[in-house]
Amino acid sequence: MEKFEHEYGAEQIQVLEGLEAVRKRPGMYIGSTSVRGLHHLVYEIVDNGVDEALAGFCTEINVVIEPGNVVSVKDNGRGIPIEIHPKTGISTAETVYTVLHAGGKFGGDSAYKVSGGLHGVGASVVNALSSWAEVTIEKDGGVYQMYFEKGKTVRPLEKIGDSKNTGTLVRFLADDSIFESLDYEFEVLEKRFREIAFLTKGLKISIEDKRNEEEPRKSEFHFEGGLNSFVEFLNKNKDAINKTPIYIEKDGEVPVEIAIQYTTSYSENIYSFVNNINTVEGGTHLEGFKRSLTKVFNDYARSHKILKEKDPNLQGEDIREGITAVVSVKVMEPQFEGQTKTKLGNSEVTGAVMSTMNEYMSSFLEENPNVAKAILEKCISASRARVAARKARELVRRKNALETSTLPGKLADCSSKNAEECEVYIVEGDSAGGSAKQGRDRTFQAILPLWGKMLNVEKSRADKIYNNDKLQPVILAVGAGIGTDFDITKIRYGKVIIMADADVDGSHIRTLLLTFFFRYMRPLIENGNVYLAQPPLYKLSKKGMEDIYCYTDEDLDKAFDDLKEKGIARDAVSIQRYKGLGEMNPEQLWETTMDPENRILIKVTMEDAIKADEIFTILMGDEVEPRREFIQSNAKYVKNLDI
Ligand code: 1YM
Repeated sequence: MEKFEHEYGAEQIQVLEGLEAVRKRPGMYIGSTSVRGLHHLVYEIVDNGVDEALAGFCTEINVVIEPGNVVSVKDNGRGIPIEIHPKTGISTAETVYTVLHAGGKFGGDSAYKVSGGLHGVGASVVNALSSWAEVTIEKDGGVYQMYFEKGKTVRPLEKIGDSKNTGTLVRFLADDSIFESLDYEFEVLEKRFREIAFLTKGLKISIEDKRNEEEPRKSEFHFEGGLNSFVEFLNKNKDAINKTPIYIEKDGEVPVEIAIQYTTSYSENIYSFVNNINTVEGGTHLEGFKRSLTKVFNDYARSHKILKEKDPNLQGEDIREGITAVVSVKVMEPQFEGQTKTKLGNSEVTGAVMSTMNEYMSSFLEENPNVAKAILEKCISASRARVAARKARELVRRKNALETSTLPGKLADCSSKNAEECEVYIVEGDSAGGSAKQGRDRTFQAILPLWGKMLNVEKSRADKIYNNDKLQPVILAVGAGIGTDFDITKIRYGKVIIMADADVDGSHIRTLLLTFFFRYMRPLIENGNVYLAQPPLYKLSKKGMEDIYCYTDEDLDKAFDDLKEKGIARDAVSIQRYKGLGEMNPEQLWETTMDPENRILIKVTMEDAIKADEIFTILMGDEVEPRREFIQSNAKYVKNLDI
């Protein structure tokens, strides 16, 4: 191919320096160069298509992970503008892909809607961090294309054909000298696109994985119900109180969209979004939502004499028990704060959400007295449980004050008091607990053995949790309280490690503990303090050879391959399959599972915890049908499960 000589003006030289900065410090622009940052590249490009859908010009976005980790994103919008840009002297499309922060500021069309404030860093960043990128635009009867390498223009925009359609197709290969890996995770992308489809009513979005010919995958999302479909999806395994979600939508200075569905469960699930970005840390919009919800329900309960004059007001947490809600707002210039920059700071948004909620929600309650009554009955029993829980908690506190030590008797604590370096192993079973106590390094490792059946958290309100003899030692050992009292700065161990067998019962304990942490000590998971120990599945031994431990079946295959290369036959070594932690002696347990030099620890993410919570809800919840389905489809894993 003929090499194209690009003429650089002063503007362009500045541009190149700009993109060079992105390559030098990618973390500044996309957060990290891990797989998370890699996914971010895809979101950046998809967001441009979503903005086009929000502006009313695009109905479909198709994402494909092609063989070789090339990602292609196609939309059927207007196509990125192609005319020469007055400031840069090159096409607007090339400007968007080569000028840092060019984004929506260029088109000059006010129809361009609020763009994703968090990842609004734009296409030029993706381009800068790609080995190559190719952009094809169908517009004004033609097909136009441009091509870049590491952000630099190799072929500027040129017409390559005719077309009656319009749209934009972007294909790029992330730069493997920048990213730790190019292994896109289908499930992660799928989850985000499902979320986008819920948040953008009517938009069709698909994702296809063509990397492995034998295992092609495709998911397609399209929800005419928008946020209503979202809460129904979140509640699919729960028992709804209001069968049709309460739906609120208001355009205006700050467009607000809310869907609410109460369930018979005890947990509170409120998801909030700003410009389609999940605001994990909440912020002013969530504040407005909660304040209004509390006010509207209390007002209604008073005016309908459900609360008597002498009764105290219901508290926010009473009114949010069992709620599933999605709150989505669009903000022109969002200010993001907080540790992970996912907390909305704009103060004007609180009032906008409150006034919308007050108006819609109070008329909804007036018009649907049966739903109002059912929800309020639940709120009132929640408030009774709260008072009972407080009494129980005070009892625990008083008891602790009387005892010399507030630590549970079964805990074998470590000697260091520096929480950061300390770890507590929560160990299933007595014999494993004994081995762990003997095998540990007592300077920084504490052991808390747990045994017996766990409490059914789903069916218990907070009062039972405080009084539960299995969970109390966990609460006391972690030392930071529980629920709304939980204070992450007080944790006694930097690592809380769940050590359970690799069998069904072990997975039951893990699910229970993760669900408990997720619901009652969530910051512990958010802060990355919860881990799973990974004991080996096999030991290979032979006289004169050092023992080999294998943690997975793949490990085992690899170990056999390695041995074969050394001329050692398969049947010359003996394989021990570990059925439980209890089969290991203290030294083995230390060597394989507890020694920081050798062990494998898996950090629990919020996604893991949400999954555990979901499984738990299915297994323990009131709904029989999903439980039956789950058990049938997972029969081989759950046959001994005690539920
Ligand atoms: C697969 C990625 O980038 N689609 C896309 C981007 C733009 C437009 C349409 C667009 C915007 C406007 C006018 C406008 C962008 N344009 C710009 C800029 N899909 C994808 N589809 N016409 C078309 O904002 O007024 C930036 S993105 F700056 F050139 F307008």
